[in-house]
Amino acid sequence: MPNNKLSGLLDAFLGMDDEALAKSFVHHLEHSLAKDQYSATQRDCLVSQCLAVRDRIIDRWNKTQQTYYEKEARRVYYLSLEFLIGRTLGNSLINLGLYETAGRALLEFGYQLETLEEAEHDAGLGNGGLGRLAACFLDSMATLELPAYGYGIRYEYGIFYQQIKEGYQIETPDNWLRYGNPWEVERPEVLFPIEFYGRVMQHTDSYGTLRHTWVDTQGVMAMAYDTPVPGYRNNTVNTMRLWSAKSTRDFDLDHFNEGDYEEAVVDKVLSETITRVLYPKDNAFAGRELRLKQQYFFVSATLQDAMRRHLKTHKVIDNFADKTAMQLNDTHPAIAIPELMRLLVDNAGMAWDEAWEITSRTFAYTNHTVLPEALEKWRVALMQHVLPRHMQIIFEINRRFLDQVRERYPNDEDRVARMSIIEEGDEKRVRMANLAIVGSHKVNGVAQLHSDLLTTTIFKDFFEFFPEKFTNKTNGITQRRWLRLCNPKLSDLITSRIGDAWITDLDRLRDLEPLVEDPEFCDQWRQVKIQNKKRLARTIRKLHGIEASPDSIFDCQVKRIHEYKRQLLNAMHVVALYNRILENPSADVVPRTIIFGGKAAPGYFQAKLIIKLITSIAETVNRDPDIDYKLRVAFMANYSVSLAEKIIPAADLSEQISTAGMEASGTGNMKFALNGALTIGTLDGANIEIKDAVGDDNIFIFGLTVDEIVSARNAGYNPHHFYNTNAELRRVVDQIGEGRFSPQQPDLFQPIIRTLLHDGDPYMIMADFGAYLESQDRVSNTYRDTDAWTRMSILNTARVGRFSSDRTIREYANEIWHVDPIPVKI
Ligand code: D6G
Repeated sequence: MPNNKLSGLLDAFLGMDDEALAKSFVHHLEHSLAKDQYSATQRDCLVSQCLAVRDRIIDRWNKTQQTYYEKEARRVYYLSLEFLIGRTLGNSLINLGLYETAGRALLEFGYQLETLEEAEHDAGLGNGGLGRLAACFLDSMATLELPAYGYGIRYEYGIFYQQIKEGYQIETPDNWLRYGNPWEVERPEVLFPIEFYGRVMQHTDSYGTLRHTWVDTQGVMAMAYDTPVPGYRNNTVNTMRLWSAKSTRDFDLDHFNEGDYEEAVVDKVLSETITRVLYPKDNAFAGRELRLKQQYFFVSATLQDAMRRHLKTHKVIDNFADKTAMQLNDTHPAIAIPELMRLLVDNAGMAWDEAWEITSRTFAYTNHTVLPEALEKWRVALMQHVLPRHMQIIFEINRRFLDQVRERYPNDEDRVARMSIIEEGDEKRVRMANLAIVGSHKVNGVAQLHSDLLTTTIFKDFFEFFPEKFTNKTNGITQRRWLRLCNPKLSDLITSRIGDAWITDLDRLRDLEPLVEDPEFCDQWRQVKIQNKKRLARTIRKLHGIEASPDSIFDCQVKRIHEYKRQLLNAMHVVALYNRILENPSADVVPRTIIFGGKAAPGYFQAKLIIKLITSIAETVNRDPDIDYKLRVAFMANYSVSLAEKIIPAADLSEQISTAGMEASGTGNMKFALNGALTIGTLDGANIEIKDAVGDDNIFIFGLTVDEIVSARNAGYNPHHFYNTNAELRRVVDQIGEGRFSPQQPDLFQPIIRTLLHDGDPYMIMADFGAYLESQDRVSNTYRDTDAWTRMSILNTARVGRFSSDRTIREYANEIWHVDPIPVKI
């Protein structure tokens, strides 16, 4: 511990002014990296800057963690297999209030802060919405001064890097740690053993109680890496702790002694593969053994760590649930339920009922999808092989639960079968959602419509059984990253008129509403959008050689490529626009630049073909001299958090066009609206709540509702009807099917046409096409009226305050976690 004199020196060294920051930067460049003006690369400068910023976080970090101990805080653990963080430098500077200072300090040495920011690698430890939600929640939890932790996996390779070659997606590994990660702190001493395989032995102890011991297991160690998570302009710095797999021993001594050096090294490499790579599937269940091992690995380490921390203060484990709330981000960490039971019953010797009380009071479960292909159902045989004791515990949880169901509903074995954690059949499976519901005290969906669908469809039986468990927590986004950081020009304009309270209280954006009557403000608003569009246009030109006119509508659909998200519907609109322009060259059309971005899961054939279709349409349209500036199509490669930060501030139109009932919430929809883009969307997920917030006149809603889709299906939906009755649609479908965009391979897109016409059009694209085009025509007509459009844009920003993740987290904290803020005093 430094004495007073030393801490005085440290204060000077860690000052928050230009000079101190500049000194710190040089110190790290010279002493941490051993570089000078001759040898420093851009990356060296970036790392030195990150370390200088990190230095200013560490004191608060330590103090925050001490405060949690001193106050005997009830803590929140957010368990997530994904954290899609993106870049950290800019965000940290904003939260510390150092952004401008750092910019000036770097200029002293001739460096632009923005250039250094661009050199930072995205931390891409997630696939899409679920992982980015976890990242937004970390920012909000720290800003709200909640004693909270994010727990997950430190993947060596994050979400793959997407290149587009000849119009096709090519995946390459994302080696994001190649040059080190200045934000993380290695904790080699925070190490827990994790066991797999083996068998379970039973014996009766001296009190006559049946005991279980899991033996002959194969072990691996979980080692912690901590990343500080600073709140916005407060003293709170929370921890994101990610686990990395380390071999139990450097070499297997048996092999080594037998002279089998190679085998010894292979064992080490194999055990460390657990945390090698993020599974790149979004909204789909893979069922692979390594994925199950990842889930158990991170959950077991997290529970052991939480218990260790609890016992440091409380000495006994009985009050664990009084001091701990754990949120399961989807069912990926649901194996935590039997694991906590095992730790309490087998290891701590607790009676089953008491352990169950603690377990079910500790966990709450967030569901993220109703899509059947995404629900996790592990094969019982696999679970028995990898985690034999957990399989026994799950059977026991199920036996006790089904007894209660039978008691309540005698003679209703159909219901019992539906509610069972075990799905019967040729191949028995563990339904992880059922396990998560039974073992949690709260279950939530992520938008009102989605939460309603849970209680009326997939979890209806559970809702009837435990109505008090079910609740809604509509998703949110952090305005620190998704407005303040990514759109500095709009942020400054807003702050110049209403002050900066919106940064921690997004509802204050309401104060912008009266300014729609202020022509000067409206003009400034427009200018900001144009400047953002020019910036994006430069990026598109640089990356893809496509000229995008800032006068055109920037019409953006960026998200994972998935059939239910209907990028195909958007692509078909592009073809229709192309046809109209060619047919009527002198017509006065509103020019559009249609921007796509998104990754397809590497094994998802149809999604990858949709990418190829979009890039093929783009090739044709962009090269056609008869089209000129009226229509441009850009598929931007490698959609990521950092690319989103460039696209979203520049968007005029946000495409949120999923088949109603299929997108649980969406958060991209919120980011676009916050940045003044108007939404064209279906009545799905949080679009419905966005419509309620911004008003029907300020959004373009089209298409079938959930109820109408159900009725259409029940009435024997026939996509041919639309093909036969809508000439424009028929033409688009025929052109795609006949090779208009793939002349070298005319049949290339037949699988897409087959799905539309012969496989029942599961995503109702044919049914919604007409309404979508009409709605798009309304978009174009509205855009002609610049004043009306600007007014709508301002009202979108002004009215979406409730989609701050601060609001979401406050609801979780008050209604699920029951945790209070703990301010940190320095
Ligand atoms: C973080 C921050 C650091 C603290 C450490 C351990 O790395 O200040 O000492 O966590 O805290 P516990 O795991 O004991 O809470």
